Amino acid sequence: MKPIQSIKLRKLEMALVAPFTTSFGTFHDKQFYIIETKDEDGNIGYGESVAFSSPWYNEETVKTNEHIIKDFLIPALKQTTLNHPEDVHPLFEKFRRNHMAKAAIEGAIWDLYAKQENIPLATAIGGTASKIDVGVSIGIKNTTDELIDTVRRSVEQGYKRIKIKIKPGWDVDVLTKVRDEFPDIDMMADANSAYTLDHIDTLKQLDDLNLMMIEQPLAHDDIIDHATLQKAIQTPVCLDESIHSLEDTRKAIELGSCQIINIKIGRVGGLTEAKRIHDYCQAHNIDVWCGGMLEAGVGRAHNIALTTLSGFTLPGDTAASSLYWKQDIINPEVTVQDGTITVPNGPGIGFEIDQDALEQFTVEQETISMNN
Ligand code: OSB
Ligand code: MG
Repeated sequence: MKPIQSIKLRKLEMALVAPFTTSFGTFHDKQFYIIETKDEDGNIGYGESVAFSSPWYNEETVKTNEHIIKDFLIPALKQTTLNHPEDVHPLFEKFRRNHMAKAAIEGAIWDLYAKQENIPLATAIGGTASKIDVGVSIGIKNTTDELIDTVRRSVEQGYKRIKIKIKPGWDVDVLTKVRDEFPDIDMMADANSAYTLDHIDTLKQLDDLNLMMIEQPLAHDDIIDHATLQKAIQTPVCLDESIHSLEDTRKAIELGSCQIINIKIGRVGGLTEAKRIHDYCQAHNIDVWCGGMLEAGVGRAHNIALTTLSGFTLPGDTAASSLYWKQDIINPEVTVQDGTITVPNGPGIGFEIDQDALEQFTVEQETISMNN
């Protein structure tokens, strides 16, 4: 690929249209990095970091992203010549973890490469789908009625599956009421690591609810107890937080810790590793789907590209922009019709950046030249 001339780091701040509550906390707004990689022809590749301001989901934050990107990742890029975006993952491997920081840079390089080649990002990574199925993730609400109203709206909007966040005290009773109201919908639960094996009786009761899966019931760093749990329950276990790499994937599958894997580009350190995990799961008959991290348009576009790979057999969490943002930073914003997103066919991520919106939400920016 043609060399990168400069990298711009933009810190954005955007308010969510509605608060989003998980077992670990409530999000009202989001600060995050947008990375721009520019070449001598003026092509710009875009990447988005999915790290949050607080280390709730994993250990990374917006501030650690800045440190890792500026002090390690960009200096490493300056000392090398990239032939292809797949060169980025091995280059960054000498730095431990910090996968979201790495994925943001790698994503901007993948987009730049696809624009240089004048092909869609989906095509560049080997994706073929022209439409993808999507579901929606519904946060913890104040009342069961509020949850049921939100589920009803989501079903009416056509989402292909409904994911409901749970935590101890907001689980079997609430899900039973939702199931009674909607006997036939594809429905699943996500615990974000809120349980231990001490809760096994509660988790066994979920077997009566015909859930597609339960996502990350146990500790964020566990694959052993999840294997014990999977043997004790019928509901398929899906891992999210516990999977950071292809190696983690291999071990979890060998142990029987899960039957399904949620792939998040940021959590696994970029599109290259995400694709490898997808390929491995496909070869081992493990269903995968693309997770979400309340992304703005750039991250959403990368998720859409990843989901075009043929092993993404289950609907992901990439819902419409309007469920998260009053104004997104891409044009057009992501829309969902009958539970599907039409994959754009323009070069790279296939969405224009709304430069006015981008400027409006930028709170800090810095451009680093790659020529010195
Ligand atoms: O566990 O998938 C998760 C949001 C924030 C952090 C973690 C998760 C989530 C979601 C929402 O479930 C996914 C989305 O709608 O982007
Ligand atoms: Mg999850």
